[in-house]
Amino acid sequence: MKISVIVAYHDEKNYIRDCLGSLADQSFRDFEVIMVCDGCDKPDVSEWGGLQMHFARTKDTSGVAAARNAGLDMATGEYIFFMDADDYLAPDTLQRLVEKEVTGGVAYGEIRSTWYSRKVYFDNGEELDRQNGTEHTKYEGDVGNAYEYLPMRAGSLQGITILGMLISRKVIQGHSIRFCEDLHYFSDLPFLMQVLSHAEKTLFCEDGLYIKRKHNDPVNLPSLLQAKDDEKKVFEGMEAYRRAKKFISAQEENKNQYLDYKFVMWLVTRIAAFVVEAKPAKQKETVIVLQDTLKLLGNGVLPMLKHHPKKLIRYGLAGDAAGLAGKTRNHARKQTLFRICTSRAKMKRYLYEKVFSKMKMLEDTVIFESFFGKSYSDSPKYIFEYLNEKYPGKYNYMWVNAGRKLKLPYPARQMKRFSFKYFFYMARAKYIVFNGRQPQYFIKRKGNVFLETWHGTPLKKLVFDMEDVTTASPLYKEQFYIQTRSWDYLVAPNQFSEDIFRRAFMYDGQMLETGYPRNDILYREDKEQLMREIKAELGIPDDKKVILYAPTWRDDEFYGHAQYKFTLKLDLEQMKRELGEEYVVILRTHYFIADFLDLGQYEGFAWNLSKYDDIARLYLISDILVTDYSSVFFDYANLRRPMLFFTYDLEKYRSVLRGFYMDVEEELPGPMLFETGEVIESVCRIDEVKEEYKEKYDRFCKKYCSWEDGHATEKVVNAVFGLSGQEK
Ligand code: C2G
Repeated sequence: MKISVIVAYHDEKNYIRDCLGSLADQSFRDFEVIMVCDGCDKPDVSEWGGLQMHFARTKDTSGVAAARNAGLDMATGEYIFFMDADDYLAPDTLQRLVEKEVTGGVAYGEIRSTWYSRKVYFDNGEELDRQNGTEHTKYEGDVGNAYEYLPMRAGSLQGITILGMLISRKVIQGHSIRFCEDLHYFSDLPFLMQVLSHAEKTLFCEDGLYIKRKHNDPVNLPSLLQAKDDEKKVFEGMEAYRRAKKFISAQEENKNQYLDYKFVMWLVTRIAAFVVEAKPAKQKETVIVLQDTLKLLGNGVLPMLKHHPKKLIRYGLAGDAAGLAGKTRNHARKQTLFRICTSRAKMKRYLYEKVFSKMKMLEDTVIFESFFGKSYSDSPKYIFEYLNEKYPGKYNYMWVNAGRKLKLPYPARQMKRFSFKYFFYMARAKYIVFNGRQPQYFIKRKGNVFLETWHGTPLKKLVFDMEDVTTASPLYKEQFYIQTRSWDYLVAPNQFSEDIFRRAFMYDGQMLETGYPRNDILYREDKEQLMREIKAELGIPDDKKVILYAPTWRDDEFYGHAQYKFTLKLDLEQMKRELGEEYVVILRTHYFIADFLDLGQYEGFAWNLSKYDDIARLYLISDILVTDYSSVFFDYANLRRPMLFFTYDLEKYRSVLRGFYMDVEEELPGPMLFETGEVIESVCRIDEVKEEYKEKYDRFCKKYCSWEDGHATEKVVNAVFGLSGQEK
């Protein structure tokens, strides 16, 4: 019962490990792997010595059809199974399919799409896909009817595929079935229909899982399906449909209707949109081919269609390009109107794009946002204050808030993130100063100046350096790439960050090698006085030393988007018992954390200052920092005060969640501790700890703090606002 697994390989270096790994783990063992390299070198497969593998190579890049044909020429198994090099299987996929015993026919299983690698997917990928709204939904119709299920489960005509099917080689050989090598995007379609037309039986196999991996890096690794080539796709789609239809007799309405339905949807979404945009000659040419193609539609599809597709079919059959384009345009307009009338969010977006961003730019307006409007803090705060002190009255200022009014020391208007006001000014202000990302749909206008300050030296791997994106949206990389295109200036706190930002953000704009404006305060000469003021403001006794505990967030512990959980692993009871005489503790959770811990029972010993605007002011009043994988320690190091690393979940964090940019054991300028007792012990002998880590601390500061000199804000303002410090 040997299977020939044919893998078309097109240099998917980052993905092939999962593909071959999943084959090596199959419970069914009697198969050969034929890997056809499509105009690229063979990957290193030494790891999979146990697999029976054969290789072939197509000339140049001939495309997936030629590669699969070459694989078919070499196959010796009784069954054929096609895979893409970026996909993978469940361990018993082949076993389950073979058990269907479809000699002379076909067994097909389910295809599930995911953004994640094999390990993540089988650990908790379904949950992650559910969280980001891309979960697999079961097909409700007749899965046993191959003519219904195989087209209908596909998202579009182009998605109809032969992947994940066990095909008896007798069917293919007996009828000399080949992939059409002239089809670049659609070669599966005629192949599939021909196979079905000759199969003696077609059986659905519920556990025959095939996992299709969506690419999360469309910038560096665009997949064939995502590639934009509208004209070719439009014409090929029509051609492939025509060829596929030859294998179903016109009388068999039940076999025709689903493929017809997919074609009509292709007409509505792709062909019609193409005709609207095309030049008149191309419009005409398209509609002539369309007219011929539509003649193949059976009547069975009509009850499945709404009014609009039926109308398009009528224009198509009449060869009326103008009518088709006009109807498509009108329909799109109606849909937009409907969308903006039924959703305030969409209405705002519409006004932002079509109205506000066409209005005159406000040359003197500067918008600031820090941590998505949650606080008045970080580098935007210090830039705002510097501009006000140095250049009073020069600009109009606006701050974005998250629904809670910010307490600002200088006049500025405030607007809630995503309010009408926000869209109005985001479209019109000349200057934008953010410490995080702007909305994806932000329109960069000519003359706009976008200053991105960012918010920390990276320890955890960022964007394009991450392999699997298990946080936020799986489209993270693509979105990030789009967003960084709008940034004119990016602040770098040190050379280390600059190098990472360039690569991991793929940022190619101007880098400001200035250090962080938010850290200037740590170099102020009147620091002592300021510390007393802050302590008094917070009611923290002057005679007690302060431990600041500022951990980061965990990618895998959340309630929903940017709503993370936090479990306090530091035992405050024990801390109070053993350190309470000399110390007090400030707890400061990350701005993503939704939980607010009630520390009422530790009154006088512990303060929860998670909602306090500016962490830099807390750095100033603390004697020891306890943190983990947060970038806070890069900033705190500017004070040269001792740091302890409470890294109770180090292994999980380092390997599973993110991966680090530095060798933490080697570089951290303080001990890594795993239990409260160890933290207490280190606090008790803090002078010794300081001594032990002195050298490491010096090296650390040299690498990460050497650009900081208390004048970052001035340098940033001069560069971005074209000011030279003379105006006051
Ligand atoms: N922060 C804070 N309180 C904490 C943790 C962080 O106020 N308990 C602030 C600090 O200013 C810190 C910034 O948020 O520098 C970023 O926090 P990180 O814990 O480093 O995490 P993240 O937001 O994921 O940013 O390049 C930096 C990375 O992107 C990290």
